[in-house]
Amino acid sequence: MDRETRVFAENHFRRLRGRLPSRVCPTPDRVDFIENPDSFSYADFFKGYLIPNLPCVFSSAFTEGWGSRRHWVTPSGKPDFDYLLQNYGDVVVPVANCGVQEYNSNPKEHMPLRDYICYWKEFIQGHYSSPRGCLYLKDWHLCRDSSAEGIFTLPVYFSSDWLNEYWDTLDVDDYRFIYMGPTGTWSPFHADIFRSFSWSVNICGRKKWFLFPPGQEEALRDCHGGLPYDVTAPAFLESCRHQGLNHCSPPLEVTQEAGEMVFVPSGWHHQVHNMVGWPHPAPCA
Ligand SMILES: O=C(O)CCC(=O)C(=O)O
Ligand SMILES: [Fe+2]
Repeated sequence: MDRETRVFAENHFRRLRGRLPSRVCPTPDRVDFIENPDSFSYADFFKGYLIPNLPCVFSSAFTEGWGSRRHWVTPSGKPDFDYLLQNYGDVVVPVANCGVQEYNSNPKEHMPLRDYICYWKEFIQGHYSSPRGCLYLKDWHLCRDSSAEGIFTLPVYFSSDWLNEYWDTLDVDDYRFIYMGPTGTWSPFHADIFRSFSWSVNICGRKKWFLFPPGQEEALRDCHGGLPYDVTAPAFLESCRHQGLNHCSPPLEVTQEAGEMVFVPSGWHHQVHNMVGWPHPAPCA
């Protein structure tokens, strides 16, 4: 951290005097799109987004040099199954069934990446439906389990990362995950581990994010205090209307394109859907 940013941070926390913002954070009107890496410094990110705890989207120029963007993707912008099979086919990966709700998550199984890609191809051939359900490869710790050499470059904005620094010192685990799946796969409503902030890059395809500022999730709880599983489900939206939950402002919606990087600030609940990223039919069975 440069001196100017450090002074800014010290003054900011001195003014807070150890208090945390207690009120529900208002939803901003929009999410900023950061176009140019050459004119966006660490200090710009720190002052404009990290400290105010606001999301932003970085353009694909920020991940231009990533090896995964070159090697994992075909010229037509689809996942390069052959490359992935050759390099990681035998690696055992966690796979969630997005079509089955288990509490506020999905049941998971493990399988070699080879089998998952086989399923994925069948799913496409089956017009985006399969008797095996809607399977999403989630939380694959590629960096922990294999070499991540040449796959990505840590953006300077996220170089201070005490969650991973802790694990990296012990050399046992990490919080770096890979997600892959066809159109229709999705991640249920949640906030990230320990209410940490996170960032996420699309190697290819398109994602839709629904983002709620910290505290807004309180208005979404059911009569048992439970948080919703799917904030887009018609039944949930209907129950909101019924119970007069309209005082909860709608989420910020962000569409993340290939190469773009989303910053999810601390404590923001979110739900994420993999969309049609190239021409093909949509729904997941
Ligand atoms: O891409 C997804 O399905 C989920 C990503 C997510 O929740 C995150 O990066 O925090
Ligand atoms: Fe998340």
